[in-house]
Amino acid sequence: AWKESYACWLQYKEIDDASLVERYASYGQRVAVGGVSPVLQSAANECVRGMTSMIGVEPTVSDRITRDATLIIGTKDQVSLEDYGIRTNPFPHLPDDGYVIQTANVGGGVLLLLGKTDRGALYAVHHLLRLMQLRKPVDELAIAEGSRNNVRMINHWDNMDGSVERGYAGQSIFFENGKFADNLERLEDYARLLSSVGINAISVNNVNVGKVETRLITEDWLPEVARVADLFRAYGIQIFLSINYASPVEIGGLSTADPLDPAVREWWSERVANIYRFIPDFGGFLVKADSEHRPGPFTYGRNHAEGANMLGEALRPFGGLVIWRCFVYDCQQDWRDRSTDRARAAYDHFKPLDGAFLDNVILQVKNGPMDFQVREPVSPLFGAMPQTNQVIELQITQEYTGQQKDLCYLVPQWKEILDFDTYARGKGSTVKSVVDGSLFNYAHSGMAAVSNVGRDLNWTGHTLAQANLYGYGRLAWNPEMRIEDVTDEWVRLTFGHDSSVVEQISKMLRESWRIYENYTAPLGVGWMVNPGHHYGPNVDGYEYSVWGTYHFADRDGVGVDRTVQTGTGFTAQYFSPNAEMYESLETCPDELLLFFHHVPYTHRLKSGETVIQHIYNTHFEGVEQVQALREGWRKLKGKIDALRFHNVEERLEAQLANAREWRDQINTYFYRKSGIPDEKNRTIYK
Ligand code: GCW
Repeated sequence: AWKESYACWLQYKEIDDASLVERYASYGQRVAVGGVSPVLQSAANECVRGMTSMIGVEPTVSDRITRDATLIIGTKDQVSLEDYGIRTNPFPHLPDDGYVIQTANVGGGVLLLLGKTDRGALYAVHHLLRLMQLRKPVDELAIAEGSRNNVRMINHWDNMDGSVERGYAGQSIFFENGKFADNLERLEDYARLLSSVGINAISVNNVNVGKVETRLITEDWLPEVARVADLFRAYGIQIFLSINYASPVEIGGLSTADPLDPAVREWWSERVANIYRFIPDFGGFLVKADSEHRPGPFTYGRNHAEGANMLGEALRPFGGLVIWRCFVYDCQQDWRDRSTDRARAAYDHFKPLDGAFLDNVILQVKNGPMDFQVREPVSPLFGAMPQTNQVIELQITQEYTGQQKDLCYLVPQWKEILDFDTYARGKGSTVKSVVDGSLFNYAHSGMAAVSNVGRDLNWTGHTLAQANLYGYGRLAWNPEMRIEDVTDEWVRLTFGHDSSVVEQISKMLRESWRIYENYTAPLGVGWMVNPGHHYGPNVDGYEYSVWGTYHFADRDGVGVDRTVQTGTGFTAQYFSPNAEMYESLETCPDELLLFFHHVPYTHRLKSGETVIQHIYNTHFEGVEQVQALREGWRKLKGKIDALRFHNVEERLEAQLANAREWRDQINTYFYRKSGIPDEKNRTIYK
């Protein structure tokens, strides 16, 4: 019974349509693999696993291409397309991780699953198994696919004591009790899940690097890191480590970590060379520096480019990358000071350094200028650094979006972000075209996201939160995918094809982000959460804190004035016409109004409602919508296995309690501040 929870979208349920099984089986009988490599081995294993489970026949596997093969797994160099009657070669037009799936009329018909590299072959196998899980015909396939993004990365915020920063699905799958976890099978299943959606890079330890984790780059732990790297390598996934910028001092016995000090540079070069002795294809370092009390180059009067390039130089001879985070801001702010604006910080720090970074340095920019709130504008850094590699950082783990107790499907949010037009080079300069490297021709770029996975049986705590992991991978592979398609695909793969189930769950997912937004902080203002753990409402929880996260509600109005005219000037960080759009009250979109403007409660939104009435309306509505989610789910009783059914049911109960608490605290707070009653006279606690 646990299997459905654990398998996520790789259910491989037995197919009951006999004619379909017959067609699949005609290809699934004799598998031939074109070469020998760990990745091809994984591809063949997955193929056998999927076929056996779905069509009830275990394929034979040959390690060379035989004449009677019905399915061939290999790379473009191992198979001659011409032998199979394929005249146009699609490979020159495909990126490195691309693949071809082609049905050829040779013998009784043969399916070719060919990658440009062996990683592509693995992706082709997953593509085929996905088609089969979706009950699609495979007799006339002619697919040539590649990914838009070169970097498709997952970041773990896992600590070696087994805890996970902002983790809501149990302890770490990588670490326990100060060491690496023993359960390699679990890691392998994780690698399977990630590779099935095209993830090709992973950082395993928290960006806040503690004392123990600082030593991961030493001989103490490198053999263990190498073991994990071997495991993930077999699934086409490269390993990265988060490093402590002060390592030369903390573990190297040096008196400084100054990036311009020759002894420091030499220390890092030696360290890096050593890492590559253990892990020849090591990906590189992920770095949180000069951010939230983490050490960095500022201590030595150096800037981020000097700081990052020093590591870049050490990694360059081995092809390694430095992924340097831009989450840099003043976390010791004084709430009395109205001129400092945290939203400005990343741009102010990094924009002036455009062009100063080495080629193997990538800046990792959070999607919004603040911090993974339910609603934020897109970070103005996207598009602002034409000469500097960038990846976007998303948060799959739901720190500020319900912590996997509340349902909040983030694919619609991510799509909106990726589709946003920065106007960096005129119309059409979308965020997705910045991060896929096409707008400015970056050497390295793509997407990264913070994992939502832990040791819970179902990986993500909330079963439906599996959809966020899946959706992230699919969008990282192809940001053009439509929300409906990603969603429909995930639901079918995970829960099967009963149309009432598919429709109900898809609808719940698609509406959930808006619902969460409705009952939490209004109109883009953000926060209003309990300090520290960040779950549940606390309107003034951060209002007088050092974190730069204020809403400035008073008796007349609410919101942060970030205009050039009268505020912090943040709007000027955008290109025209976005800058003007946000600057003006008339054109600023409703959902971001309080992010950019401080307005009276009586200000009328474009929707026609006043701000105060909007707050009341959305908060009453939000709770009703959660009730509807619960009712909708209950209709599925008996159509879904009990374990997953109860898991979601339980979470929806918790969500309802949370939504009520949000509704009442927010409504009461703003009623007390404004003294303006609800037009519809609903219950607001005075
Ligand atoms: O959102 C904040 C989190 C921190 C996190 C930080 C970051 C890893 O509250 O827990 O630290 O962002 O992204 O560095």
